[in-house]
Amino acid sequence: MEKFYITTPIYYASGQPHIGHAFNVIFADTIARWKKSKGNDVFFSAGLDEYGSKIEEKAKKENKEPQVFVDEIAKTYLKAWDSLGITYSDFIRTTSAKHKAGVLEFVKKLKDNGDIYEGEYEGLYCVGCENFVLERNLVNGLCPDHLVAPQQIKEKNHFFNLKKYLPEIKNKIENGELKIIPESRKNESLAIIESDVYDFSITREGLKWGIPFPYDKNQVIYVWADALINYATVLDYPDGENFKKYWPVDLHIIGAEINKFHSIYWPAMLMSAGLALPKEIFVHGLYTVNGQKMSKTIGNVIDPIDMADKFGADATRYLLLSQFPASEHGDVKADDFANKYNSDLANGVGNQLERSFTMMIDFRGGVLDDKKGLEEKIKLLAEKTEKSYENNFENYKLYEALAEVFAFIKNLDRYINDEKPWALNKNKDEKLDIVLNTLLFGIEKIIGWLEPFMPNKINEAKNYLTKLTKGELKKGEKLGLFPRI
Ligand code: ME8
Repeated sequence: MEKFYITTPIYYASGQPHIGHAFNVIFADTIARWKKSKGNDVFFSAGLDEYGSKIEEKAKKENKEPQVFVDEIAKTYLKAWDSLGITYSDFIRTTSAKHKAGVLEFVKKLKDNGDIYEGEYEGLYCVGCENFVLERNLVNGLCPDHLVAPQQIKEKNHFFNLKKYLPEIKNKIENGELKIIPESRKNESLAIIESDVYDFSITREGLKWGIPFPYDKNQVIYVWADALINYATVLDYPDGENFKKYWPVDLHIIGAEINKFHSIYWPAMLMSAGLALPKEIFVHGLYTVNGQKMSKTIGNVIDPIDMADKFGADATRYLLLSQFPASEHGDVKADDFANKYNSDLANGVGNQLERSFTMMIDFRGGVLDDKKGLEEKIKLLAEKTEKSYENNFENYKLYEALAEVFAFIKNLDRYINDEKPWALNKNKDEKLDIVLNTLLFGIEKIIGWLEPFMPNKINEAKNYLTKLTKGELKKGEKLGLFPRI
């Protein structure tokens, strides 16, 4: 069985999850489910990034010990992912003993390899980014991502010799050994290597909330160095069974704002530690809500748990994946979700299934005559749809894969309208059997394609269909997959 190791970033445990995080984890979950359905042995990691100044400050504001604070946040995340049907194999928290042990081992490798040196950093630090920023990248003196003025700091740090690895990383990105998808993000990484990347701190001075750096007691391991290593520690690096079985990473799913860390810093750290690099990095765009970055101050944060309460887990999964192609940034409005739910799910796929099932029960008691065959043109259409569906999945184009399925649903609807099975039934026309067989065939296809996206609803539909085709359902017994809202 071929293994497949897929990861999500570990989100900062500095606040509640929003739909951006939910989008990312649902995207990864859908790919993980699809890979499993292809027979892969999948390991799917998720988790939380729990150290650093941002979290220390937040906890302080709430008068809580940082550990108590992150424990509460972790509970919310676990609840949220549970309510969205996320099937992660393990959930790594950076404050766990297992993570700490792995990080120390990893950092020792870098140290032994002579890639860590002491230096002084003087410049600007954005706590929101948990990163050093350059004057020239500020907008009116503010970090463009967090709209706050960075702090001027001067401190002793231990640096990682990134420069040493840049030529090899550039080479691997160019030749596709380290594949960055989409192409625009690959070009972005290459441009960063050319102009905007320096040796980076792997420790911070004076910060308490972090893993102590064993070689200098005034320093803790810098949040990014610590965080990236989660992808190894979740597998019990260095000698865990999972590590032996699943390393290297097959696919990192990350947001655009952390491309540099994953496509440049991380591979360099791995080379230094003597570990194999990830094969692919898929970089998705970011959600804005009503034209703005989600923020508590603006009040435009959409909570995925609220969405799951209102629409259910599967509809939320669908609604978040079907807004815009993942490779782009996109804007949503909270009020639009209900319309999309009604048009695509209640009136779209829900209605299509209900309408077809009702006719199967009403006209044939559910038991169809498969010897009568299928409509060739729908068979061909399904083959074509399946081909592009698979092709889209292989390239992680989930929005596009969904669009194919929904176009097929529309076509099947049109087929019903053209063939008018109710008239065929009235006239006792033999073609009715072919039409009903064709609908059953089409629906089985739709169900299969939608399964990784909406696992629970599809399970309900499958159970219903089994009963239906055995003739166990009475007239009027409906599936009611997506009730109108
Ligand atoms: O960066 N739209 O954590 P983070 C879409 N701890 N996706 C979004 C999003 C949005 N508006 N906002 C966040 C960190 N995400 C680090 C990562 S990994 C070793 C350390 C998603 O809480 C997106 O995938 O800021 C983004 O990359 C991730 O959440 C980062 O979340």
